Amino acid sequence: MSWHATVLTLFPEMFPGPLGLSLAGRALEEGRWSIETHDIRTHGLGRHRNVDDTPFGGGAGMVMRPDVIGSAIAAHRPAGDPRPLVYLTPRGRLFRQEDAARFAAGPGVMLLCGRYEGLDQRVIEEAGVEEISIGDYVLSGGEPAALVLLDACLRLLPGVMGGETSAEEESFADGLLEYPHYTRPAEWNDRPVPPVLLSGDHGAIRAWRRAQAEEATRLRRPDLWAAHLSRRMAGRPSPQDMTGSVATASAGP
Ligand code: 6GU
Repeated sequence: MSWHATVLTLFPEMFPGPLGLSLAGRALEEGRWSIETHDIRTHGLGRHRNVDDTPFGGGAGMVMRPDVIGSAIAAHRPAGDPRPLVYLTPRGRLFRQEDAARFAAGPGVMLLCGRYEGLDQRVIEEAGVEEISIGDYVLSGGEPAALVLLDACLRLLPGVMGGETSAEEESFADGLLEYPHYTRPAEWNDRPVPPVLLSGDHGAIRAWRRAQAEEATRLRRPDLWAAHLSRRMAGRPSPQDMTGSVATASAGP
């Protein structure tokens, strides 16, 4: 059985969307993963198939009803399904590379996309849902976040990437941002490529890239830099090493 995503959404036409193209799209055609979408509205109530109602206690917007969402989950989640049930919400825990690695290492995910002001809290608790956010901004619905989450997982599946990327060199693989990249021409608009990259000295190149990665992380992401430093001081491994999904080999000093 290949890696399988089930998506509960009011907008099934949004899937696979961009994941039907490029590397993920080819892998989909090759059967390395599969996706199934279900329209939550088919579980809606009454002639208008209502899925939401006004919030108890007052306030703006509409809330998705727990009975509707509960019946959508029950209809499409087999008993004992080992896959995590993820609700995409800006109230969730921040999605990180180690979550992508954890999901990719398992049999797949079931994703619940909300609209409006969100879901009734009781169905979140009842169904054992993992609440995940993709960042500190507000989207109009969970669907683009679901596409982001899936993309991050899919590229980690065996055979999905061309093998042109060494995971250990990537951004976040060591808790650092990636070093900058250069290609031909060697000089462009009076801008030469950093000479060390043309030196053929692979030790010097590795050291330069490492220094560039550390400097970019320190300046742009003080949060990641602080975490990196405290791991380094404690002799602890990087986040991805802990998932076991990425080679542990360390580049450079
Ligand atoms: Cl998962 N959903 C919505 N609606 N907005 C978000 C988000 C999710 N993550 C960040 N903003």
